[in-house]
Amino acid sequence: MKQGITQSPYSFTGDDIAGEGLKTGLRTLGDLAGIFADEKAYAAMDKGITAYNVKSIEPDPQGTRGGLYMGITYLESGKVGDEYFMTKGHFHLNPLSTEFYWGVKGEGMLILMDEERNVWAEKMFPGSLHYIPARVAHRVANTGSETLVFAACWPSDAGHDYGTIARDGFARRLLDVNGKPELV
Ligand code: PAN
Ligand code: ZN
Repeated sequence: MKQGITQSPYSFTGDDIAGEGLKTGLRTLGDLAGIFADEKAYAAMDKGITAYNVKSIEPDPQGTRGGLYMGITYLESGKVGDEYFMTKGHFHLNPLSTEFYWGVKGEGMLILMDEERNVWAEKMFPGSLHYIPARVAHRVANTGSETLVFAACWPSDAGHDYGTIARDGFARRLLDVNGKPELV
């Protein structure tokens, strides 16, 4: 049992987190098969390049009610054809689960889709704050020329449903149209 003045086992320096039990995950372009529209452009690219890295602090076991997780995602700049590098995207398995995202570095777009497949997007930039409501799928695209860094906080019983997005995708895509991001 802890008593008195102690030091937190975790740290957050704005664009990095560290501490006890830190988890790291890497997604290469090869891990993102099937999510980009331009299959020819995708086929011609090096599948080993990094698309994004995620670091997370998960103090309680997955599934714990009332617990919170915190993560940082480093999403590289790049395009597959006219489509920006993006995260896989997911619904949460627990339909009640919500999440905060906030922009730390770089420029991007948070793409959201509800269960009726309505799609909308919010610009991400250093200082932007985004609330992802329950039952809303979320994916981030890097629309800038530097690494996009964003942080997230979500419930430890949220879980991730990647299957629905892998199967049906988002109803709209964020493409570079004459140098500007547009939902198409
Ligand atoms: C985030 C995401 C992270 C990577 O921590 O998991 O940005 O995106 P994908 O999980 O879609 O690959 C989050 O939304 N957690 O719930
Ligand atoms: Zn999530």
